[in-house]
Amino acid sequence: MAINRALGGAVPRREDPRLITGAGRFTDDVHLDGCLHAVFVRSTVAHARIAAIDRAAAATLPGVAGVFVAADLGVKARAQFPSPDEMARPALASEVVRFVGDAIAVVVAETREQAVDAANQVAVDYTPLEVIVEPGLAARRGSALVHEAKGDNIAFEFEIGANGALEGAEVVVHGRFVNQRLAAAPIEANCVVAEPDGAGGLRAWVSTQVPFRVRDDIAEALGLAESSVRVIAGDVGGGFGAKLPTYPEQAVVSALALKLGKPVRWFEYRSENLVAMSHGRGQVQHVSLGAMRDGKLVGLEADVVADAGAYPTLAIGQPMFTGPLSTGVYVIPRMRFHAVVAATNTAVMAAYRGAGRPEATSLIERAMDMLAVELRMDPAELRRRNMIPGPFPYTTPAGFTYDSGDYARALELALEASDYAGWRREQEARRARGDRMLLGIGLSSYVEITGILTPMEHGAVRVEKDGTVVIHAGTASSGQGHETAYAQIASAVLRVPIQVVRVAAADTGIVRSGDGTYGSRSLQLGGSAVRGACIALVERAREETARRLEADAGDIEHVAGGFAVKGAPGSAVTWAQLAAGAPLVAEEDFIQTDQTFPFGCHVAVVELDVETGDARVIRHVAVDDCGTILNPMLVEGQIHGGVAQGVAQALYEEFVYDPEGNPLTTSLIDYAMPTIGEIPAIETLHLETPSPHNPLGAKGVGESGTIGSTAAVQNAVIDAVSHLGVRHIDMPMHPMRVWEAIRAAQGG
Ligand code: MCN
Repeated sequence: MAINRALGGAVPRREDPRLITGAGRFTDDVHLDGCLHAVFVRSTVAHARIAAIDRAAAATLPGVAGVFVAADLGVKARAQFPSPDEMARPALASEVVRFVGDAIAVVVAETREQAVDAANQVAVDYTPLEVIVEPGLAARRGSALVHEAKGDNIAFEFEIGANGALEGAEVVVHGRFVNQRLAAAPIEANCVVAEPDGAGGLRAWVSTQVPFRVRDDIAEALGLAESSVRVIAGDVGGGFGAKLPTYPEQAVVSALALKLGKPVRWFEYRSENLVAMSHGRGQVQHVSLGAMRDGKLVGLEADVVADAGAYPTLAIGQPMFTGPLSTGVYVIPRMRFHAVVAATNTAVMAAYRGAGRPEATSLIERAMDMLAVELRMDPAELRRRNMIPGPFPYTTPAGFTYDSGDYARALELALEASDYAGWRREQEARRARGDRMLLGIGLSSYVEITGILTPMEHGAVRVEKDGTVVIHAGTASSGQGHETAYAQIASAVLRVPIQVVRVAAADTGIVRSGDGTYGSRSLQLGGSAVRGACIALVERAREETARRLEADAGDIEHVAGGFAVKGAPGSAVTWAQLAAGAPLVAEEDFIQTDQTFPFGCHVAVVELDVETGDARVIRHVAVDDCGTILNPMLVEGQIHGGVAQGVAQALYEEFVYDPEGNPLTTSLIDYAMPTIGEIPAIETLHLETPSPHNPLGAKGVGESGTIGSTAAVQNAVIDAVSHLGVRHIDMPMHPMRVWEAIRAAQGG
């Protein structure tokens, strides 16, 4: 615990000077001599048989090195995650296209402009097939089929709990909540630069959260040994979960480099990114929550349809988090949750910050607010009456074991810090005066799960002869500040200045192994691995010192910068001296005993123009508990970014298809990503309830801000107009939707 305490400093992000002065090394910064440019020919229709591909005109254009279709490259199709084999995604579509943006061919040319011109000349003859866009309809028997061979569109279906969950309830509220489809839209879109390594293998710079998985998938798709592929992620300009799937383009560009014997680069255009990169969320939730008249919860039933997009991948797993977490921070004795994940003729659905957990929080927190209205009870009081009081570990009816928590404290702190009672008074006053600008106050108490899927991560440490400490981590930062975090850990454990620590990650040619960054796993797993490696190195160095000084290891003291015999400071040996002959090395594969459950409570206050339906967040208080905090500054940054994305989902963003499967939000003019003008100042407060599952006591925080904020903002908007009879509004709650809801509640 002494070490943990030493780690809590707000060390400024070491990567920022590099990143904000343009000295970062992103994939786009990799310039290789003679590099060719790839541009993909993508389907312009949502569902069709490919009758013919005419590439003759394109192939003769200036600078074109080739126009390639699936048969030219032989890149293997893959079913990702536990997806049915019949729904596997081919690297390039050769028989059927299944969404607008599905890649059909790839043009390689000397310049990107030449490749774009040639791609425009590739003529694809389509025989249209029936399109299915709505997941609820896709899940029905007799629907048009996205993958004919499968026989239905069901990628996955599961149920937890049992019928009768609402039995005995005196009050039951019902809701249909749409958790809309979102685009991740990272600043840096998907991109790859691949070059042959001269020995039959290749090096590929890829913007990804999971370099080792990309390596393995490229190797498998190309029939190479994993050791023949080196993947380097370098700096990554945001991932938000959408750089967790591996993309067929990564294997195709790699295959092209090998085939042509030259480096090849591919960068998505923004409009291409919006249709081709995976999307997230996309659930329709039918929810019933039952309680007694005093507010005591009795049971929860939920039926969820999740959209998998054209080729099911990670979307399959997400309801598996939504379901068990749908009882949230409450004692709900009985529950039943059923989910079906259906393929549609839309872009692939995968993870987006929170991946299944914001959906769970919205599900239960919307239902709690509906129940509060029904019972005429203050939403804070209803929450208070039902919160899990402990003791921890606490096993939920769905079988998740919450490691540690103090949900009531998070609620009370959020209420107090936001002046909840004061806002309620102001809300009443405005309503009584008949003000045009109404107030809404929204609460969201949440619990989420981190450290999911793979419970293991790799860390290594090496001390060089000049005293430089090099840390290797198997995680891959896309903006989370790992260089700072891991350096902080190494500095504290080794007792060296942070300035001498270098962090290397996201390069499969340098780091031994790693599972990457997702599910807010990096600190608890990667950080614990780095810590373990450093502790092992201290012990090794202590023994080496003892040997050199001909002393007993038990008499050797670890002091700042090195080691000394106890009581004899003059005997000190520095790390550099110990490493003079050969570097000192140690590594650890840390395995976490169980997953961790961060929690918190967000309060959003919105001001809403009742004449136009325009709502703005004027105050947002976030109380989050991610266990023991390593660096409050990193944590605050994560919460800020997460809340921005939560506000964005609640009020602005939605990726929209028309019934024919045409995407309607293919630029950042149509896809309403908020700017700083729409995001409120965010007030953050932290609790620290350590997790027993790792030596740092840490839980994840990378997604918490999104998970906590979305439902708080949604609840606030609906709360603003609840006195007018509005019971629910789906996200994004743009002015038209809010205005229509008000009109509908007042009888049109
Ligand atoms: N941290 C801390 N104390 C804790 C927990 C975390 O100081 N108790 C710090 C960590 O040291 C790390 C940061 O907070 O610097 C986030 O750590 P963690 O919660 O372990 O999450 P990951 O690093 O694994 O990040 C993944 C998470 C996910 S899943 C998405 S999606 C997401 C996110 O992080 N995408 C991001 N944050 C993002 N931030 C940026 N800038 N860009 C993205 O794409």
